[in-house]
Amino acid sequence: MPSGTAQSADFVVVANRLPVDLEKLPDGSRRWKRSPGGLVTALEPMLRSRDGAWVGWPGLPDADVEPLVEDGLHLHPVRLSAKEVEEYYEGFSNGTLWPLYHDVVAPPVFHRHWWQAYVRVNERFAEVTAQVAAKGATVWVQDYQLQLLPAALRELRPDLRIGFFLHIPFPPTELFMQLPWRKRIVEGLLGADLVGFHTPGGARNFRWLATRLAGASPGHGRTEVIVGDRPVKLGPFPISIDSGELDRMSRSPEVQERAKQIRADLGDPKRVVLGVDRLDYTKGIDVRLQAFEELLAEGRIDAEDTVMIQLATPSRERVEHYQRMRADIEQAVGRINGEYARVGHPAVHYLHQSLPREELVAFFVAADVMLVTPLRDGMNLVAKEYVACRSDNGGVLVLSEFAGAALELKDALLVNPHDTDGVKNALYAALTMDRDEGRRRMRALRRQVLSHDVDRWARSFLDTLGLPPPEESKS
Ligand code: GDG
Repeated sequence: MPSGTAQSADFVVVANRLPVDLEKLPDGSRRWKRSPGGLVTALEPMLRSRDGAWVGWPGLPDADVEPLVEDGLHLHPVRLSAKEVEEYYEGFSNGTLWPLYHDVVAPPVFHRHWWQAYVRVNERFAEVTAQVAAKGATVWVQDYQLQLLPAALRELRPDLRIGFFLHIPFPPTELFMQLPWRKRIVEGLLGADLVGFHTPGGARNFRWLATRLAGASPGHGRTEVIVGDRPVKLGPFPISIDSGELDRMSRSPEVQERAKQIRADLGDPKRVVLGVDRLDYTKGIDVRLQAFEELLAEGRIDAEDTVMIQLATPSRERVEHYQRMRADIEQAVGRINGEYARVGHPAVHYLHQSLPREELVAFFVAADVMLVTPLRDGMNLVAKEYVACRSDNGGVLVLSEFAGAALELKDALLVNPHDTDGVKNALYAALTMDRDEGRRRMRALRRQVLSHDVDRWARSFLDTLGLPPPEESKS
């Protein structure tokens, strides 16, 4: 039996998705494709050094897949039926929790059958994890799709050390209280030994709810509550990126050359404005298009020398709200180009595509102004990535106050995305910023991002959870 199966892993990551996706090819066969996200990069070295395991859904419904070792990682697939994908993932996770936790910028939908599927799937994840984790192992649960898992797992395996990290905002208590199953969610999270958030505000909101809804009592300071006789630690752990690697990539001659080529392809404009997001209604893509359009309409900028690129990665395309939002954004792009473009020279370049990492880095290097305007965002890694890619200290970051990243990236031009005039003025200020002022700001931003990378984030969480270093754990 390969290691990493049958209660043998000392360190287990549990996330909705595995770090590889199972793909169905046109001839009906299947193959694994790596999906290198930030989380995988952060956790991979740790998983390898501890012979750890990863539990998650392989990304295809009704797929019966045996545990496997892929590229040295022990992977344990959790099976979801097509109906469960619809109800647990697209439904409760992305139709209820996602909008509710993002300040209800879209109305959350409450369906009892979605909730039931969420409970069922969380229990299944707990069962698979219980089979994989060694006695006394450390389990790190990721994100909003699995909030019931800590308590369900503790029921099955009280010997485990369980950490939970939420990658999206934890909402204000008044909004959370709308959730018909609020008590169950709070109790689910309190099954962990440590619950981590991006910001102190998220931790504070959760702490209040833990005492009001789940009978937890205040513990040591603000970073602990007591559940029964068990302490549960709480706290902010702002996630980051592999900043050193991005800095290195962005300095490579190939990327530098490609960035020049991108500018040349755009007609060598004076200014390039960039937006990069998953196509999601929380990201405020419409906000920045409107700001750009109004500046053009007022004649404060000219499409001849200032162009915008919006890269919108396809996301959750089966969810209706996303289909409507995509249509709205594409209509706005069409309207702006209809008014201000000329043949062969669009004002807004819009790509609904996912680009290779290196190409994305070249876009960051090519852009004079990066517009990150979410209405609410847990952290926003794009803002940090842009900064990491500016080894020339060039470029100006315009950043929403409502992204978790704003708490750390104080030298960005911070904006309230609900204030169109404010966003417009910040964009204009960025486009006309004095070079020295821009470099001063970028230097300060880079100091922050380069010294706080994703590895530091993971270590800080796991240290707080009390994970012993690899040599002390069982091999
Ligand atoms: C959630 C929270 C939190 C985007 N387009 C392409 C591409 N990307 C990459 C970016 C970045 C990632 O996707 C997006 O991360 P964000 O943090 O910006 O946003 P979410 O996807 O909503 O992430 C968020 C995060 O979890 C971590 O906790 O920060 O608040 O919502 O890395 O670069 N990558 C490539 N091609 C693309 O076209 N290769």
